[in-house]
Amino acid sequence: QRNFKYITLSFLLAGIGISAQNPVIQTHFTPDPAPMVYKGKMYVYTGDDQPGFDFYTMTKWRVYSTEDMVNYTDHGSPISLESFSWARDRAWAAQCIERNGKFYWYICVQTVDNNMAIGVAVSDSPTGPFRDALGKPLISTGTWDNIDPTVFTDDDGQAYLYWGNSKLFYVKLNKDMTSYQGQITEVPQSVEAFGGLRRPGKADEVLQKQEKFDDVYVEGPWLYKRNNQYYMMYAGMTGRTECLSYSTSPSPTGPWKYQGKIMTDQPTNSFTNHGGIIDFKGKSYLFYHTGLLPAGGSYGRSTAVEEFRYNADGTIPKITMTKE
Ligand code: FUB
Repeated sequence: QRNFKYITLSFLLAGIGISAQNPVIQTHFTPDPAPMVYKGKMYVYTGDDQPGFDFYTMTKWRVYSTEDMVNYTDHGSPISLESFSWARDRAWAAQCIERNGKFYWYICVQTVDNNMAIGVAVSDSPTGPFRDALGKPLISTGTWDNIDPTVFTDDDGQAYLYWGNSKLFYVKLNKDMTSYQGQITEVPQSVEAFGGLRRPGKADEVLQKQEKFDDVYVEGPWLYKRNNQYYMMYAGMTGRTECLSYSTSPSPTGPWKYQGKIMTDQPTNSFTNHGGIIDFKGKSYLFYHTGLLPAGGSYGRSTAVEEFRYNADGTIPKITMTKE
């Protein structure tokens, strides 16, 4: 019955290149998936890897939606580097959330002065059209650290923006979602908080540390709340490839407590892993990426999804990638 269902679906969907099987989107490379639920639909915001490069050479972002986690609608590419006059290259990981009927899509790019910065595009619809909300970066500190924004609005209305490679930062966003209050705060890293320590910019030392420590914060944070506990999933490091790990906290600003790896040692055919966790129609899902499309790899990554159940104590089980 199950096989029949997949064969039938694959046949029906072959014409539009969208499949119920992992990778769930097969018409484009779709790295760094960021899910958002709005009005009974799951939206997935992704990057766009370009085949044929040997780096993360990305110029635009994409949006898909699904109501059943099987059939995905392609909403095209509402924003690209051209949407941000101050952007030069590297349309890297991003996340979109809704507030008061407006949609805020936080992106990171390489700027014209060659650093990485975070910007925000706004729209009245989850699928656009979007426009650069500020005409300048929201976060720009003249460094390479400013990548991989994740945004979360707490029950009291306070929104938080976290981001960072090697180092993890956050700010409290104002209600307009396009400005912030106070200083940028760097999250203290410790073995207790993230499983290990990493000295920024020294890859060899990262690997050396692996002999001593189990894990380390690398990039790709994803912040959310469940049962009054805050969860921070992120790309950690295992050996020579990234894993997905997580920490929890009783508050949105820490202290964080390392909880372990969610997905590790999987044959993803990609050095990086990056994704998001979200509930939809009573089920919990992990979105992540692999390099498993034909012609895929570390620079040709695709969105994949696994359904999972939290353990009774709220911890996240180990999740194994599937191809179905
Ligand atoms: O997709 C480009 C970069 O690769 C992202 O910003 C990182 O999280 C990693 O997935």
